[in-house]
Amino acid sequence: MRFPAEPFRIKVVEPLRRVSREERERRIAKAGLKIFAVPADSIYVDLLTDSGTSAMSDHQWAGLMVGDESYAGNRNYFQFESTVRDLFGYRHVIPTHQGRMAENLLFSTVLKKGDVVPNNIHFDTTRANVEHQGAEARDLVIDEGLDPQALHPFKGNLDPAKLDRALAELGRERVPLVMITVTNNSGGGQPVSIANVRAVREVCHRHRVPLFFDACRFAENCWFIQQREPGFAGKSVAEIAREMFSYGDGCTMSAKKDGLVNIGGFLALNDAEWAERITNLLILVEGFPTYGGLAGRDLEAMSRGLREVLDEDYLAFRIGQVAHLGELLLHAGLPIVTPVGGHAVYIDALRMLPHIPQSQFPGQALVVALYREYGIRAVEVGSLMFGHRDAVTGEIVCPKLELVRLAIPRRVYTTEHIRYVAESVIQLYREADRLRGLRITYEAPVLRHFTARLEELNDVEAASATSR
Ligand code: P61
Repeated sequence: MRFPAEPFRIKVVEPLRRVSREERERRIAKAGLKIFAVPADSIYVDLLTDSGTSAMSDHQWAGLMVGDESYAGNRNYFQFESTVRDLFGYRHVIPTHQGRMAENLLFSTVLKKGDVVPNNIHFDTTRANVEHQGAEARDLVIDEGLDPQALHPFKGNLDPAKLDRALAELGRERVPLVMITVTNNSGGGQPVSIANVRAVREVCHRHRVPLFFDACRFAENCWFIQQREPGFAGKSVAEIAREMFSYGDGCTMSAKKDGLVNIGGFLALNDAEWAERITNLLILVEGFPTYGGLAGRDLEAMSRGLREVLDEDYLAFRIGQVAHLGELLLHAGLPIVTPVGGHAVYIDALRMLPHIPQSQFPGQALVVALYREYGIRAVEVGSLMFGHRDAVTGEIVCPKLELVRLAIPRRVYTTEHIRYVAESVIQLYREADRLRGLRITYEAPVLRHFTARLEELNDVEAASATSR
């Protein structure tokens, strides 16, 4: 269980408030057992997301002071453009305020109703932006990518045979682009290999369809390639990234992950005609092409973050810290998704809490208990997020997986915090039968997980619901 110690030292600290269990109990009850509605200043370790939560370096903070806030042609944009061209290799660089805006601009420009976008697994904002255009978001990950226990070094791979069949059936008229998400967030932060990217590229080439990356965790993905893929051990992560992107035609990027910034994103691509149409839309909805919804200083922090994230000492620590949490949990017998991905550990709530049926939201019950007992915030990725009522029968349809994600912010928590999280989760695992299922007391007709309110079942209700 050894991994490199933190390759940085701490210059500024943000105090963490430890509120009492009674206060946490009050706050989560007031929030209707919705963890998103709990104020962040009552949380001790916040693992809701690794997005926009990174600690910037002194070099990035210094970059804020050289922000050029001119409306047009600010110097930070040119620096940013050359960084993205250098690292990703695409000609046209369009800044956006975050990843979903890059997705929205791309899809509203190139998709029409009835089109299909294949991807390994679409992240939820990507799926929503594809569907917003009346198109279908089709997930074609390899079969191992859907099995929490399958041991495969590149569980994020897109299945080239499934893609070939889909393209043959649909024809290029209905598939304006193919995407690959690196790493595959919805599949557990699992990486994609270069061999797979080459194979997908060959299929796309044959069907004359462009290939785009959802690049938001590109450095973590390329670190896994260096560590695991034959032939890449001697190459730098930056070289691997350049090679990976060279097989594509463009990318969308939420720099809130591997850009090491709190806000920012971009779209980069080679096609001049698409770039022109996207830029025209950008001006309408986001901002002038040299700032795109960001301040000049944000662009500077993003350029610097994109280079820093390729530092291999940082990556060894980063991936090591996430793996360390996974190993501590595995060691105690906890059921988690394996191998551990790049940015998060996912707990299999169905196996951790077998006495709570999926219709009683075991994942959310675990999230609530983690906050109430230990002040830790995680997020449910299961029946509350993806379950829905069947339009005809009114029955709840649950997803296959019931996961709880512990996403680790970059450069924010020390290894002692990680141990605290592991000990807390292990303690809850030992007392798992104390946890009760939940029921919804209010739900909106669509996207219920954002506004639903829940309550805990009492022992009698839990027992009668289980025996039904
Ligand atoms: C996350 F609860 N991810 O994982 P934006 N692509 C991919 C992402 O992981 C991603 C985006 C595009 C988040 C933040 C998040 O309902 C939620 O910069 C692979 O957030 O627009 C974001 O990038 C979008 C959490 C997003 C959520 C939506 O935690």
